[in-house]
Amino acid sequence: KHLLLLFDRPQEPCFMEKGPQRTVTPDYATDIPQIVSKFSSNAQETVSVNAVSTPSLGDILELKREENFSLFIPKHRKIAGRLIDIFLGVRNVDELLSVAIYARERVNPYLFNYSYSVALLHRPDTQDLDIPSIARYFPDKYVDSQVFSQARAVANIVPEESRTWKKKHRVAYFREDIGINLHHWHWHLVYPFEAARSVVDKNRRGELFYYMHEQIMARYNFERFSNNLKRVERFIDWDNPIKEAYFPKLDSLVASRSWPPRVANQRWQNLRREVDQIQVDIDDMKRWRDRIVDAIHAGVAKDANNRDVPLTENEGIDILGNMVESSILSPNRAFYGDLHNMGHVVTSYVHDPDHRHLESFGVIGDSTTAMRDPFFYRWHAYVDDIFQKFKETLPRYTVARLDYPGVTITDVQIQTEGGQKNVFQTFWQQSDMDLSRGMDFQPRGSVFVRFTHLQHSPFTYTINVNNEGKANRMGTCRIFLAPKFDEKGTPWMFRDQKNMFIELDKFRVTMKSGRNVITRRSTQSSVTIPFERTYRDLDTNRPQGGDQLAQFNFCGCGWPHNMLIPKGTAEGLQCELFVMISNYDDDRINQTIEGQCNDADSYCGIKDKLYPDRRSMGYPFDRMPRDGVQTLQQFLTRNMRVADVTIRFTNRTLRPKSGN
Ligand code: CUO
Repeated sequence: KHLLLLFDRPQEPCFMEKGPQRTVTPDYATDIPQIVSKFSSNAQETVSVNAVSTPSLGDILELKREENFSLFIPKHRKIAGRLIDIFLGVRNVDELLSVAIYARERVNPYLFNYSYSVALLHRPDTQDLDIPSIARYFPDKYVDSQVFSQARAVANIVPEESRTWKKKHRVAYFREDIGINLHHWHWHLVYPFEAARSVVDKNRRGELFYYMHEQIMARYNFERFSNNLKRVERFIDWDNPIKEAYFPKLDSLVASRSWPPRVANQRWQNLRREVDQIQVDIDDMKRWRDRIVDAIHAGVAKDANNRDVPLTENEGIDILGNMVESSILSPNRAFYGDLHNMGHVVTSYVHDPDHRHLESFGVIGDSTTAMRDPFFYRWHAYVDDIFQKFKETLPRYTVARLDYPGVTITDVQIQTEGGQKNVFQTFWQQSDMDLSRGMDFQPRGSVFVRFTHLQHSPFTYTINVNNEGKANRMGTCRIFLAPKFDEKGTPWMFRDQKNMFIELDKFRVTMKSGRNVITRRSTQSSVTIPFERTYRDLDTNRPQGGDQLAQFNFCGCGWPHNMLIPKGTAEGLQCELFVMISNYDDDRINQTIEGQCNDADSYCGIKDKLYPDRRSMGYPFDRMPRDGVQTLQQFLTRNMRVADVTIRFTNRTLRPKSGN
């Protein structure tokens, strides 16, 4: 429990007192014989820590405390990897506490938060701890800077009992959604691309990099359709100006400065930033791109010893994911480079490519904030297109690889609570978030900010399915949703629509002989985590600690449930709901998945387990269609069914129950 105290108030030092009769190593004697728990001299509780020999922090200290930190910057990831290794290397929890305190007092707060979180996620002896949400400690990454000065005033002037929500903060509903940004941050925390191999090398992590970001793109495009916008154009013309401007309106509380904005029509420039140890030419990026595309066309990559690494039907996408991202699992990082990461970096420095203005990176250079920037989606549309190019080279699914002989879906519908059949309902909701843990050197007590986010009414799927066999059959039920028409209002070609499908749920079903009625609630989705978990510890109206805490263990990765259904339109956006039941014999992974973090596996996998579905991620929409199939209807086999549904948005706002 004490380990978690170190997340609090990242800028404030642990208050230290020298223990009277403890033996300490000389190094530590001046530093931390004892800390007094959070965080001031009048703290209620004192925590004693053991003396240990202090780690050598070396170049970890080269990132100054007031600088910004980004995993996309090679120097930063190297030192983060080193700090993670230090935390993973200590023998037990007591030692970890001592070493972490020692580091916390010296290391950049963002760097500390990241490395410490990764270590707690991966140490066997800290598996029962809940990693707190980054928005709790660094709310400045998510909340308009004006809010903080007002919050400070409130904290200083208004007695705690009468503090209320002083500022209404409305986030741009998708890009700046706090829950979506937290999911993305958490995903990259679970799947780091650089650290010890044992930490990085998770089952199908390269493929999941492709699939999770492909789904972000499909979901973003869906939201664009809900607002009468076209699909995002991929950023392919790297020499041309970037049309999109972005003004973050965030101030870093740690770095005491603003996030740099990007004005319209900036161009990618070669980077020469000694301070970050980055030298990248746009020509380097082009070479990496060409080599990757060559490997796709050849169906084979080359490793560092020039040996063949075949991009097979089953494993190719995983290799390619690691190659494009890139991670340390890339077959040859020197040759295929670091394309996707450097796209983030080059964009994030577009305002100061050679550091002459001493400016830091923009929001797209940091995975905690990247999704706020509209250009994020243009870059990831490009990255996704590379993966789609590869998928185009793979064998099409034949009817035999789609069908489940003897299983026929006869009807599919959804019923919204208090609403109509086959109509999803969306609306706004307001929630409150406590800023106080991220505001250092302030009087104690909560200070809330109220923000607005999308929400939908709960609903239930009902699926009628006929099992023509005599015995029970097992299947995997896969549910997806896509707009029915393209941006011109014309019906889709399957080859385009397949990339628009967002996954809503995936679960196992047992079908008895004859007719079966399968029902499933929206809240059970394998894509999302409950609203309360996304915003856990951001809303102090909820009880903290105890069983409640255990329930939330580590499971911060998962699409925020309130964003399961896109916004739709007031008149009702016409969509197609797709349901498929595939043969479980071809899906099954033999493992037990009891325990925690097994409820949002579609985008996040399951902690320390194999990805729980043997099919290619995105199945059955991850391939070009078989010959003769032009439309979704032609694609269907008996074990699939499509229902026409609409998403109706109502411009009303649900306010917190206890609020004022
Ligand atoms: Cu998640 Cu580019 O990989 O942001």
